[in-house]
Amino acid sequence: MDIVFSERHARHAGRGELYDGKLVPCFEKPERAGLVLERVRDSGIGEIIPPVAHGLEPLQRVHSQDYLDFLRTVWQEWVAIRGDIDALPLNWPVRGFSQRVPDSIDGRLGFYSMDAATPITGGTWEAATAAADSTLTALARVQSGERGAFALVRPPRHHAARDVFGGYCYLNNAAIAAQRFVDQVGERVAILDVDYHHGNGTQSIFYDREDVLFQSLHGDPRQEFPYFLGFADERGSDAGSGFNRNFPLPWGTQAETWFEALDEALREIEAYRPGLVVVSLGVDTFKDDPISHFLLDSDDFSRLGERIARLGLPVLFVLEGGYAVEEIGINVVNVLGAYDATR
Ligand code: SP5
Ligand code: ZN
Repeated sequence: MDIVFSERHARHAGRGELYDGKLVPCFEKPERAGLVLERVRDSGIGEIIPPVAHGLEPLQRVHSQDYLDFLRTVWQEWVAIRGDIDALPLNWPVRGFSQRVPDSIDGRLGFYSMDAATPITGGTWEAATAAADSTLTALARVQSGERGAFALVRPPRHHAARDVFGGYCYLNNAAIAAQRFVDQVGERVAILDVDYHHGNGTQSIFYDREDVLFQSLHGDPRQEFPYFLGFADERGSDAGSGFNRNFPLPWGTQAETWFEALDEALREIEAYRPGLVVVSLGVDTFKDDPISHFLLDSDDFSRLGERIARLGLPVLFVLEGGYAVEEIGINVVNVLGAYDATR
């Protein structure tokens, strides 16, 4: 399987996130991609290729132009006023507030965000667009007949909505790739989101659409970030009714329960008959992940790869979360290796 990777991911290196009342070092850090790359290289599962630039058009199909302009320019404005420290929001337009875009940089940081854990730095735009290009390049490999491809990218994406960043995500590359496939090939896409956290951004982008099916297994939003989306009764709206499915699971969920939900999601994907499956591959379901509460073991990631392979459909894997830095590479390679080995 082809693996698409760019060193430009390292341009995004946030210094801190607000966590449990403290500004702590970012969990989403460049070493993550380095560890996955090292394991991918050692395993010999495929060739590592660089991304091809795809420009802004595929991004504009998913994100609003004002949001893209904001992400592209906010750092220059911020650094001129505050100096070289991370830009973080600290006010939000909650219930009862006007939804006008303010002039103030702090007002706009709040308007376009959902948390104070997702810093914008001098290299955020460059890294996020490199991740988009890598994802689109991996998609092109699948479109040209490869059975599977892997976008080894960061920052992650599934929390980013049409005009919202947060949850360590800025551009929603899984959504950008799914939209690109629909535009170019005209076939339906299923997105399987196995990251520990609900993919609120991806869900919201496709919520009223029947041409992109979204299936997500994640920590119950009653207990877990992103708290305000990801409930089981969110089934899609308008034409998209019935094409969104959430499997919220409690803290402490063991592999057996997790795989029961996975099997149901896979059955729905099979019945949907998509031309492509996009897997939002977060491995923060691992038992020792520092910010998560599921109990999957490294072997379980091989089982995941096998079961995805049994769909017999082309698959684009994109890296999402996973923060137990020691094991992140092993767990990702277990998924990909088992996918490759299962026919
Ligand atoms: C892509 C991805 O995996 N994003 C995850 C973002 C999670 N951000 C904050 C999680 C906060 C969890 N709070 C746990 C409190 C117990 N110490
Ligand atoms: Zn996650």
